[in-house]
Order: sequence, then structure tokens, then C-alpha cells
Amino acid sequence: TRIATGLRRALARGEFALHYQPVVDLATGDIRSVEALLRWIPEGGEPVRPDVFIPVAEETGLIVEIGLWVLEQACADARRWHESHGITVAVNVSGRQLRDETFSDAVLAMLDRHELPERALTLEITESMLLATTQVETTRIVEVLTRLREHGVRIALDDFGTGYSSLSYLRALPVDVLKIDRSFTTPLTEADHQRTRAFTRAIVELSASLGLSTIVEGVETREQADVLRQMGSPLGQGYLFSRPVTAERIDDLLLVAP
Ligand code: G
Ligand code: G
Ligand code: G
Ligand code: MN
Ligand code: NA
Repeated sequence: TRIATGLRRALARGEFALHYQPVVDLATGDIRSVEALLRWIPEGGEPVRPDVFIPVAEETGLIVEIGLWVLEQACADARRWHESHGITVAVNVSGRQLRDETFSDAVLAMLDRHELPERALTLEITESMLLATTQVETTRIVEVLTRLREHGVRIALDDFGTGYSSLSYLRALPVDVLKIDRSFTTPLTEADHQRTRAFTRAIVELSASLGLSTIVEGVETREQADVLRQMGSPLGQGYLFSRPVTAERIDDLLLVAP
């Protein structure tokens, strides 16, 4: 397809960029971490949305090489934010990347090269990542995640609550962070949503009792942030605090010299 052809040339042409979206402490508003989000602007063309090109990158296997570029760039940017403010960076990874034999060594070597401590990197995975995998592949992915985690890299389960068997994945996967999907946030402050509130509160409490760090996604209003804080959720991410922005903008927000 046209997208696959374009993606093959995109790395060499430098058409990718990373944007970063802050995750903030709901009590103080301080930035605690950032999520790296990949952007592709083909030369002479319009930006292509990640939900369009990531699936193509996965199908063609290009995601392995693109994913290494994403990790490299994220580590390079995160180093100054971690040194100055203790801020960590989260990178989305696909199942295809985790199944690659060289993935964990590549990640650890990269952290070493950038002198970024392992605990400063979080890998975001989704349960949907495991839907199309065989039992053998799933076992392999769990091994890779476990190895990285033993070295201090943190694992986040993204879009939590949207799949068909969130609880069984939560039990099976080695994770440190639960990211509650924004579909639990949007209706939180609408008049008639006692049930959504009960679900969201239950997930926040489950996450805490498992000793996980909790991030609620898609926080767009002050009201939602207040309700979430009262429920005991320490961290939020969403347009209320910031859209995904350039690394330079994160430097500005933190008053860091790039
Ligand atoms: O930023 P945006 O809402 O457009 O992201 C859309 C989707 O693309 C999200 O689900 C996000 O997890 C995914 N995505 C963004 N960047 C990356 C990346 O670097 N690697 C992978 N595998 N997925 C990404
Ligand atoms: O040495 P200093 O305190 O500036 O290091 C800050 C952080 O960077 C520490 O957490 C340390 O683990 C990490 N760091 C420093 N040098 C290296 C290195 O050579 N490799 C790796 N992986 N991390 C390093
Ligand atoms: O699947 P993942 O959670 O990685 O997707 C992140 C996506 O969510 C990014 O594309 C980002 O642009 C989007 N996003 C981030 N904050 C908000 C928000 O407050 N509202 C909405 N609607 N989307 C958001
Ligand atoms: Mn994510
Ligand atoms: Na997310």
C-alpha cells in the first residue's frame, strides 16, 4: 500500500517526530512523567495519524525498526528531564517488538548508552496486543517483560478496562502501572453516571491494593480531576493539563535548557 511504501522511506528521510504528553500529580499539578507519542509527517504531505500508520507498521514488521528509533529519541530527550526533575518517560510498544529476540538487550544497551537509569523508562503495553498471539508468543512476551522488569524498567498496562478480559490480563502480566482508559473519565461528572463512578472508583482501589501506580487518562475538565483525586487516584493525563507537545515545549514547561 501507499502507507507501507511511505513508511519504508520515512526513517531515512527523517519524517518521524515524537511528541510528549505530561502525566501530572492531581494534587499539585506537577509533571511526574511524560508519554512519548509518535508523529509522522510525510515530505510534502499531511500528517498521518498513528492509529492509521501504526497498524501498517505492525503488519509489515517495520514497527521493529521504527520502535527502536522511538526508544532512542525518547531516551535522548528523557535524560535531561530525569536528571533535572526525576521525570520518567513512557514509550508505547507493540507485541511485534516484544517478540523480537533482540528487544530486551537493545533496550538495556540503549539505556546504558544514554546513561539513563532503567527505572526512568516505562514501556506501555495493551491487552489487545495479546489478542492475536499464540500461547507460545504470549509466554515469550511475558518472559521479555519479566527480564526488563528485573532490570528496573517499568511496565504499564495501557487502555485498561476496554478489553474483554482485563482482569485476567492484569493477573497474568508483570506490570507496575495501570493506565485507566479515558472511556472511564469522560462520563465521570455527567449527571446520571453513578455506575461509571463506581467502576472507576473500584479500578482505582484495585490498582492501589495491588501496589500499582495508577494513571487516569483523558482528563479534560477540572471537575473530572477533582472527582478522580477524591477517589484516590494520584495521577492524571489529558487535555486539561496538556496536549501532546514537542520536546522543546516540555523543556520550557520544566525550565530546562535543551
Ligand atoms: O497520539 P495518538 O492519540 O494519536 O495515538 C494514537 C495511538 O497510537 C495510541 O493508541 C498510541 O498508543 C499509539 N502510538 C503512539 N505512538 C506510538 C509508538 O511509538 N509506538 C506504538 N506501538 N504505538 C504508538
Ligand atoms: O552518576 P550520576 O549520579 O550523575 O547518575 C545519575 C543517574 O544516571 C544514576 O541513577 C545512574 O544510575 C545513571 N547512570 C550514570 N552513569 C550511568 C551509566 O554509565 N550507565 C547507566 N545505565 N546509568 C548510568
Ligand atoms: O492508546 P493511548 O492511550 O496511548 O492513546 C493516547 C492518545 O490519547 C493520544 O493520541 C492522545 O492524543 C490522546 N489523548 C490524550 N489526552 C486526551 C484527552 O484528554 N482527551 C482525548 N479525547 N484524547 C486524549
Ligand atoms: Mn499509551
Ligand atoms: Na494511553
